[in-house]
Amino acid sequence: MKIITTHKNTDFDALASTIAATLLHPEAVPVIPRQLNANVKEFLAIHKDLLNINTWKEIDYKNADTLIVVDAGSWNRLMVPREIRNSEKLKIILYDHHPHEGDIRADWQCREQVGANITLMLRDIKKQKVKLSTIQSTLFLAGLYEDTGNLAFPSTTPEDARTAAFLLENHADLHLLNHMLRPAYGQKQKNVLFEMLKNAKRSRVNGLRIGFAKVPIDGFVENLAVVVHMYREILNVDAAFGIFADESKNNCVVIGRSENDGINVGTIMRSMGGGGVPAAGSVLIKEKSMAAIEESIRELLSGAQQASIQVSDLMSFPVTTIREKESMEKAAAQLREKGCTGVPVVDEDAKIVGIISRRDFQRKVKKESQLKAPVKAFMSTNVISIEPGKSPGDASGLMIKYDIGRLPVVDNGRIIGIVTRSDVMRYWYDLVPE
Ligand SMILES: [Mn+2]
Repeated sequence: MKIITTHKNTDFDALASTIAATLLHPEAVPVIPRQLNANVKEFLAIHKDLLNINTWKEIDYKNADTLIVVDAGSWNRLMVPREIRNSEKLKIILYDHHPHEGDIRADWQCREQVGANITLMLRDIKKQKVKLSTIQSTLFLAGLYEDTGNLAFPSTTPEDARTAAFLLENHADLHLLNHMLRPAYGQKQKNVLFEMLKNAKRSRVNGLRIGFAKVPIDGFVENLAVVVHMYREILNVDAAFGIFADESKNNCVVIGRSENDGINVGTIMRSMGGGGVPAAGSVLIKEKSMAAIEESIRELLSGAQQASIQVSDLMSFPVTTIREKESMEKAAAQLREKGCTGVPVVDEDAKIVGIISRRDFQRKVKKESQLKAPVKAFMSTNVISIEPGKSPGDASGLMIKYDIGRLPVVDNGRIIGIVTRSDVMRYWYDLVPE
C-alpha cells in the first residue's frame, strides 16, 4: 500500500501537490492531516467528496510500505503514525520545494527550490502526458498562486510562470480560483462571528435544525462564507443562514450553508434571486429588512418546493447486465465494448447477484481455459448498491467508503439504474435541470 501525505496546516500548494501525486501514483491513497488552513477547509467542505481524499482515521494503513511526501521535508511538519514512520521496510518518495533540507531521508526525491511545490509535481505530470480536469488545473493553479503571491514573491522562478501558463492552457478557471484564494479568517471576520453568536438562535423547520443570524455590517466584509460555515459548526445545526445588512447601501447579503441533503441552499438562494450549490449559496437583496428576509427563508424552507434530489434523478438507465450463466469470455467482450470497468450480474429473475469487473479478470483469471467458465464462478458477490430514494450525499459517501466509482441502483432486488461518480459530481456543480 502506498500513501501520499503532506504538511499540517495544509495550504493550497500542499493540497494541490497531494492531488497531483495521485495522478503520478494512481494506486496510492492520499491522506491529509487534520489541521487545515481556513481557506482549504472551506474549499474541502464543498469539494472533499470530489477529490477522494482521506484522513488517517479513515484508512487502514497497517500495510503501508511506501510513503509519498509532498511539500514538506521534515517529520515534524507531518502527522504520520509512528508505526509507519518506524517501519524498517518503508520506502519514501519525496517532493519538496523548501530551501532548507529537512530530516526525512528519502529513497527517491525531487528537492529543488522553486516558488511552489506544485511546479515540481507538474514537471513529472507533463512528462507523463496526464490529462487534467478543470478542477485539477484550477486547484493546481491556486496552489501555485498562493505560494508565489500570484508570481510576485522573489522566490518565483521562470518555471513557476511557465507552469501557470500550462495550467491556464489546461482550462484552469480563474473565477473559481479567486473564490478559493480569498483571504482567510481575520479580525473583521472574528468580530462578525462574535456578533452572530451573541444573538444565536436555533429553530426547527420541518424537523431540521436551522440557525439564523442577523448582523448589521459596515461596508464590505470579505469571507463571510467562512464565518457562516463556522457559525453552522459551532451551533451544530443542519443549515445556517447569515443575514448581513449594510445600512449605508440599504442592502443585505445573505449566505447559507447546509450539511443536510434535505436542505438545498442553492435552490433557496435561487428562488430569492441569487445562486449556489446544494451545500452553499448566497444572494444580495436590496431594500428589504433583515427580519423580512428571515421570514422569506423560513417560508421557502417549510414550503413543499424543497423537492430534494434523489439518486433516481441522477442515475443512468437502462443498465447493461450479464446473466450469471454466461461465460467469462462474453463478459470480457461486454466490458471491452462498453468501455466500463464493471458489469452487474443478474440471475434468471433479473435480480442482482454480483458484479464482474476488470479487477476480477486481473486477479482471478490465470489461464485461458477459465474464460469458458461461467461468470458466476468469478464475480464478486458482495455488491455495494444503493436504493433509488437515497440522496446524492449517501451515494458519494458509499463511493468514498468503498472506493468505487459506480453504484448499481437497486429497487426490490432488481437493478433499475447505475449512478457514477461523474453523475454525483454533476449534481454538486448544480448542473441538474430543475
Ligand atoms: Mn508549498
